[in-house]
Amino acid sequence: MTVETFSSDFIARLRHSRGVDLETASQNDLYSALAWTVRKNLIDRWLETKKTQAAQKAKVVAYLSAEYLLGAQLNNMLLASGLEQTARDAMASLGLDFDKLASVEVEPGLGNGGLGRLAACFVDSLATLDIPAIGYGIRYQHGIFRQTFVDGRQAEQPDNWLELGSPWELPHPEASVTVRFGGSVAHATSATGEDVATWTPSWEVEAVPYNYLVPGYGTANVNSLRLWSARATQSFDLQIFNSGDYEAAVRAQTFAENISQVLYPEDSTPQGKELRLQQQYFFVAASLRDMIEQVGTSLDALRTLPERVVFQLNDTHPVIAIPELMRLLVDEYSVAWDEAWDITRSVFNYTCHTLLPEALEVWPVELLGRLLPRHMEIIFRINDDFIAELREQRPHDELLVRRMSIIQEQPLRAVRMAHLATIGSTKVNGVAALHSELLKDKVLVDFSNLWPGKFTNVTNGVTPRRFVKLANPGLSSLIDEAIGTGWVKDLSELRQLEPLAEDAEFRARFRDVKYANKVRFAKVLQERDGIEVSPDAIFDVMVKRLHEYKRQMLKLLHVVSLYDRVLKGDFDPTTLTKRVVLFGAKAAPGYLMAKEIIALINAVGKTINSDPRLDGRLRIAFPANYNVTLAEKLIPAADVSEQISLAGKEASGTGNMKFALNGALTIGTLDGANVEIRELVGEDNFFLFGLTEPEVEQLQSAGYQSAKYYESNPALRGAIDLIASGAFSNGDRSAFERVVSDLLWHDRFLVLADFESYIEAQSTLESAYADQDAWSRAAVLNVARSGFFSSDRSIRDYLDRIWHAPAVPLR
Ligand code: Z2T
Repeated sequence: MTVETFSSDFIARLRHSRGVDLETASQNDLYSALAWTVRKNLIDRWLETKKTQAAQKAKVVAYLSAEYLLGAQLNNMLLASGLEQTARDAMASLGLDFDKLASVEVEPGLGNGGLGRLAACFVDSLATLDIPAIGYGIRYQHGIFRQTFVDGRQAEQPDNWLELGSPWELPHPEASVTVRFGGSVAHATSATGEDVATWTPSWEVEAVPYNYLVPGYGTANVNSLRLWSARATQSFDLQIFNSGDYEAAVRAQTFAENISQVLYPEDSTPQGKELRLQQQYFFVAASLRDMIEQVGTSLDALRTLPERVVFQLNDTHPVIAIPELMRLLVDEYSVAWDEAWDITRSVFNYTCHTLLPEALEVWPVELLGRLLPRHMEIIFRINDDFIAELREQRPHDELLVRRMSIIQEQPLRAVRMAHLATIGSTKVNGVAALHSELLKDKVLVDFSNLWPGKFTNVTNGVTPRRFVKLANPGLSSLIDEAIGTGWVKDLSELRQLEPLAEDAEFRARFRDVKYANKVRFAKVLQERDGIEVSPDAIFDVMVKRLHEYKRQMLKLLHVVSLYDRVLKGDFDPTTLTKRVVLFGAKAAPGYLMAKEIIALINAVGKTINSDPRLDGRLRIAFPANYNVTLAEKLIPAADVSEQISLAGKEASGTGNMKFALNGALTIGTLDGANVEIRELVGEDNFFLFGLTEPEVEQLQSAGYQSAKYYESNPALRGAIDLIASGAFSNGDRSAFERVVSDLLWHDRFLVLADFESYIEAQSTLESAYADQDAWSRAAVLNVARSGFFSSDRSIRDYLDRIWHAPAVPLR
């Protein structure tokens, strides 16, 4: 496509779809027309992909995820269509500023953090690897909230990403699927003696599919993401209209549409809200129906399901799919229970993303039974069969039965979704080597004893397209020049950079790229947040959801203790290496401790940033509303990546991978994928500190007392006392009492126990930074040795270990 045809297409779009011309167009008109012009160039490939995949009856990977944290679409679509320069030139030829237009896009933030972003990376890699795949999820009207700070405290505004419409979605209301809820179940016995259940639901909603293109990179393949939006069904309305109650009918619509209104903003600690269970069933029921109809609903076709589709359950959120498939097979298509169970177990696989006990979803039997009475019965029967089998294999162990049952009795009768998932799946995987081990040996140990072959690991990965090629054009060009362009599709090629770590000229160029990225980010921060940072400082970055286990408090105590020592005249601030500590973090709105910590970070920042005694050598920058768009600018600019969770708590982490790939050095614990990062990049190129997971276990079972660490470490005591003294709260000693007393008397995540080790590692880091050339060498090696963390590799592992779905390249 030439610049001229792009331009004339663009103008035509503007006129025919938006009804405006260049002179009268708004920024949104221009952005939409630009997006459509780009999209048009991918549609033929998309249609061709669907046709090819259907013709071959290829096995499809159906990824079921309640979250997709996609990030901005325009640049990724341009990359995939190879039209980046054409689009830029076309806009310029029309006197338009491409970057300004691109900034009109509101990113679809349909996820909380790691889990949702992982799903987005995975669909990208599936498309790039030519795997027939579809991502199923929810088209939330409101994605993750917009965060602002009011007097340093987090406030939440609804995200309204659809306000101006989205040019990337293709709605298909005519292909809607009805999803039913509530009511009751009647039973009869068939002529052959089988139980026949008839579910009479009491209400229903319609699931409207919205398709999104998921273009592969360097391939013609374009897959789909299908997100469901809720609306009232005709009959639902009619019923009420006929009763003459107009208001009630309109209310009913609102009620139905409620289901896809809002993303629940909890990362790792879900609230057991009824609407959330409705969301889960809503998208899962629609997706299964959609998939099964593609395969066919005759008995013969249904029997081929395991060859035609594999469903990956992204954590427990979609696990209601297991009883739903049983219901479809048994109740709707009259498959015998045992055969239906064989089919079901062979099409589902489950990925667990956590180790935190409070993050394991359970649904009260009362609630699930009321919302989905037939599913509750099916779950009971699955459980009965499972327990019978268990009693046979492990006789006289009723404690084991109680531990493994799908139904928990105490403190409330509830369905343990992780157990249902494990029992109903072929494979269960964790998301990093350490996590998968702990999953096997701790969280699901009884299941791994019973079925050792069921458990496997697939270490997470990130897409190099978005997080290197697009986010870091400077580094990308440098790599291209050194080793060619193949790395974007085969990230293991980065290994070829290793010898260049010894090349002084390459290191200098690498340093220049990093510096330019820091300048670029400083400008973004100035414009976006009015925050000033100097690119000559170390950019020390901790960006991730705010959670106690991730230990933003540990990072903050490091800063406060430095400040305290300066105040006490303990050391000369001019000997400090200039450092900006960058935080980015959203707290779940109901997570009060997390919100206190945010307020404290901002309070400390306000004080130290304006204290002349620090001579501007230590600053905190905490831009509000950290999101994918900001990450793409920040990560390439980072010198230091903070991955400091308590060992055994972070399942994997994926930010850690993005930083290493962009040449930041990690300071971190042996947790999640940090373990693998350190092994790969080399221990000399990673700042390790902290307790190991077995040491954590030991310390906690011996009776951990954090106050002892406070008593015995003057720097730690100084930092905590300074916070408690009101130094960051205008003398108000009660302001951060909750945080302080939690650290002293509970400290569930051993912040105080790891403080000393962390401070030591920070001073090692600071000395290392002083030798810029050695630092660059380590940074280059981080890039060269992190190719393993491509999500393409993760997807290949899923294919080999779990999915066994062959690629279907287009001709
Ligand atoms: C989430 O983002 C993660 C785990 C969850 O467990 C839930 C959510 Cl929303 C239920 C994260 C993990 O905390 C992180 O370690 C991991 O890298 C990421 O999922 C992707 O696996």
